[in-house]
Amino acid sequence: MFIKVVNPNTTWSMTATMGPPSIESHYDEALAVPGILTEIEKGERDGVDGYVIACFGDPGLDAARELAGGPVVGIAEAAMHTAAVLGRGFSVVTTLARTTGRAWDLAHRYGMRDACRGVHACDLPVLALDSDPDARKIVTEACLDALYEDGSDAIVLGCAGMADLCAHISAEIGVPVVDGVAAATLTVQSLVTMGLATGKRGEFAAPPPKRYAGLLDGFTTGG
Ligand code: 5HY
Repeated sequence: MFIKVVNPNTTWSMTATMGPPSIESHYDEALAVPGILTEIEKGERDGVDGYVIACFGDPGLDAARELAGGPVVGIAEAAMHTAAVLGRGFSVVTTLARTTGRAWDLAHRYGMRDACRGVHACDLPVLALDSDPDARKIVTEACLDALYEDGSDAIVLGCAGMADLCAHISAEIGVPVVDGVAAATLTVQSLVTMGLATGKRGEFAAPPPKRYAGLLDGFTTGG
């Protein structure tokens, strides 16, 4: 099975040719999408069975579903669905406060309005997760505060760059801590194993053939 994990920020993947170094604004998110769609296009040519969009804003998820034959799962989507079966409510802990609105939007979109008890920022920029020696401590404390403030049963880590903190935080605070990258990858693996993929009958059918001009020339669809 060939699962492609598309990391929309160019810092961690070191593979994307186009994209912002980190994604923590709507502007970053919009500019990440062309790089994501390019990777999906390439994946289709390479015979990829399914895809993970490894950024917590799930940027470009719907467009990726139109392009891909196999299933495409976003890490916020997978993490929230996973956390929802681990208790009655979960809290999301993300990076900067400005990204909490997007996380709430996604919780609503995924039908998690009740299960998502709160979205909390730890006030670390995405790249500081790698460079700040106190990052682990700061995120752990934010998770503990969120847990008590919201009375939740589980934590969702709101950034792909927090994936490596998962086991440590869970051991420290004593509740399940969900990393979306693992949750999404295993969801895709399950879907492919079950022979399931995006329904292509209507909204998520391949985009209509269209010529794009200028900057978007390379995105022309339908040959
Ligand atoms: C992410 N940004 O998962 C998001 C998370 C965030 O570069 N990878 C990024 O902070 O909104």
